[in-house]
Amino acid sequence: MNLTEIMVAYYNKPLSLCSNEEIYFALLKESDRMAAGKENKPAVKKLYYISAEFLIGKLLSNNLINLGVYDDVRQQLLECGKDICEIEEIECEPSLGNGGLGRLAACFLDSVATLGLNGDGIGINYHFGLFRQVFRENSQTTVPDPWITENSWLNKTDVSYRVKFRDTEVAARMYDINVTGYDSTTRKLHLFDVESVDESVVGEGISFDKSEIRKNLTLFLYPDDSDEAGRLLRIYQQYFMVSCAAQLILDEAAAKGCSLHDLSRYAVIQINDTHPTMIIPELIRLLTERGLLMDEAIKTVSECCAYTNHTILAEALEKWPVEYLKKAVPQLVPIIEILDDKVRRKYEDKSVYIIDSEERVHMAHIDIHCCMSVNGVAKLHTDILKETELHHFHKIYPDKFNNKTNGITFRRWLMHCNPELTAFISSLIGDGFKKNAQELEKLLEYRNDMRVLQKLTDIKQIKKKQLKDYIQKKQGIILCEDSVFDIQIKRLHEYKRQQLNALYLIHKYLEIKSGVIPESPITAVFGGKAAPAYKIAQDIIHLILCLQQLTSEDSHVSPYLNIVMVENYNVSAAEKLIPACDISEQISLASKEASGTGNMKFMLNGAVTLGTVDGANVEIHDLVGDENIYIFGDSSDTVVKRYSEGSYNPMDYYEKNPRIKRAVDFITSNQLLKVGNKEKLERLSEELLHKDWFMTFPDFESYVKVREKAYSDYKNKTEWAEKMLVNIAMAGYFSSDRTIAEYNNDIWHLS
Ligand code: 26Q
Repeated sequence: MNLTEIMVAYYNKPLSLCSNEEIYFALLKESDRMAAGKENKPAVKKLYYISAEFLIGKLLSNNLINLGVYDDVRQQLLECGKDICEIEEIECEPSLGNGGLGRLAACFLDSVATLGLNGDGIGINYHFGLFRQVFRENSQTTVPDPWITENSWLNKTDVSYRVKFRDTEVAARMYDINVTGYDSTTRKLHLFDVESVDESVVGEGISFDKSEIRKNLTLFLYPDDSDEAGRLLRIYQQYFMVSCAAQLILDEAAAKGCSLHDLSRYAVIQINDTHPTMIIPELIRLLTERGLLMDEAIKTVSECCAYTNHTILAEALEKWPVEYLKKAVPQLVPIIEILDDKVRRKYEDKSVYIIDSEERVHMAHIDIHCCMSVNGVAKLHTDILKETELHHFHKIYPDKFNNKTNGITFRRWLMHCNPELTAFISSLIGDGFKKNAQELEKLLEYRNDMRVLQKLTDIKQIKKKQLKDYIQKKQGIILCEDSVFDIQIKRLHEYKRQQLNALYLIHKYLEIKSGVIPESPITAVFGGKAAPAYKIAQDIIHLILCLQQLTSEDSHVSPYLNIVMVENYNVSAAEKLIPACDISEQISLASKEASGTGNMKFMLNGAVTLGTVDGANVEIHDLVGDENIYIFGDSSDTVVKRYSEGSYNPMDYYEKNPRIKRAVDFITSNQLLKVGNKEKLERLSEELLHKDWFMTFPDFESYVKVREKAYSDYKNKTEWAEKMLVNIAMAGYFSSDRTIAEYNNDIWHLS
């Protein structure tokens, strides 16, 4: 890429006179043109990865890296006195996902393209995506986050469809985003939008007129399903997505000569959680409409579809009342009833029915009966699905169940976010790890090399300084880069237990106040959004922000303990936070976090995990060994047993353990009430004392103990650097290239 020539062609002036906006726009157009030239020849069989979320993040640097021109472009900019980081700032981040599931879909597309597989993503073109989080008076407020400007990566196509609902019909348009593979081919992310969408129906904040589907269908991504009025709209969104997907899939298959009976030779559909489940009855409906018998259609669709489960939280498993479906998409109801009827004729066990006694459709049950594969996202998660949550299904279909431990793309989560570490690794073991992540293990040779260990420490220090500058610029908060950076960044949810982290920090604060000074200063960083309707999650944010204010304003405490909650945590913020982290908090209640993928990103960047025996933490532990991870808390077996016995009473712990009592009492103490809101703090305290559904108290003591041990170990810089090295070296397994190769070998069978 010759930037001088490009700028003259675009603006008729030299690079040095172009604004950052102009450079960004030209780079976008040029790299998009390069990407379009790398589309591979269509093969017979194609993967359709359907997902309600694709949390792609900013694309400029990602694409320049994948197209192999990043270093060259950065250098040319530098020569004209321009910093590529400032150009990156121009891009709006599309927030088309809530968290892990959406980011996973984005990593998977990167790997599909990189491995040169014939597959595309299909999703929804939300105009505002997830809300932008703004802190006011120590609480979260929400504002819309537009991202579609004339310089977004979205390309309008001439593909359009009609989607029929009970009461209305909408015109759909396909927009494409090029997905560049690393030193490889380009694939597509197809995002469907309604032509009649109208941004003017957005009201105060993120509220909007929910009555007119034609105007609001693709405006927002749903932050959760706790909003009653929104649920119907969620069904409209899901059906809109799968109706478009089904039309596209059948059109593409027909163009390749598919006779419909043999659809599975042309298409394999990966269903990302239950959100796209309606693709199953929709395809069955279309196939029967086009002449297949019902049983043939069911068999054909079942051979094409595969389902990934991402949760065992009962409240997150989608169950739609038949009534709702009748209101929005009555055409699917008879098909779903036939599927349910077949199950009822075959099995007595009511727990595997599709429609339950309360006339609700269990979307996951449709998937399990009608897909050829059902997978969990980490070993422990898949085992729990088989043994408990989906045990009855596993007995019926033992061969369908399989595990695909999640992964992350190393292009974004190492090469892009940590060029310093990437260059150092290359200098030691060459560039092979960029295509074959397992080669990172070659680093183990250097585990006793003092020069290497020192350099790893130096790089961490550079990243901590960069994070310090970023947070100072964004929030005016000054971190101490010589403290241990202890970071918990993820969606706010009780099961992820940010409240346990906060209880520890209160304990620490009280210790410092009583004269017990930590041996090295601590910086505790949080980041994450809470669904607007999720009260307790909002209250936890409130508590953390109150603690932030309290510690920063207390000159006796702030030299030893700093607490900061990063505003509007998103992919771009993660890219800054993860490389700077020393201790990665992965403290979900055992059995509740299906996998986690942040844990993998931290490990890859040399942070040491402090975590429970949950999700992929288990596999991280197996890979790095006891010496290089801090594990605490009750096992998933104990937790599952405690739930089934219904024996847990938080009050028992509160009354018996003075440290827990002191920490919980502090939440409603005068000191905190001075900076906080009484109602919110009291509600949170009540919740902990009388419910604590995610069992923070039983794990409190072991958490304090292991966190102290980690802080104490951190003082020995050489030993700590060796832990960093082992974590980086063993992270190769978590490359999404490995995950995608497994999906292809076991499920998709693309050539
Ligand atoms: C459901 C119904 C109505 C509205 C919204 C939803 C909804 C939206 C998002 C339900 C679930 C989600 C997101 C789930 C998610 O992100 N799960 C995470 O998936 C990751 C990738 O597999 C795992 O690593 C995490 O452990 C899991 O929590």
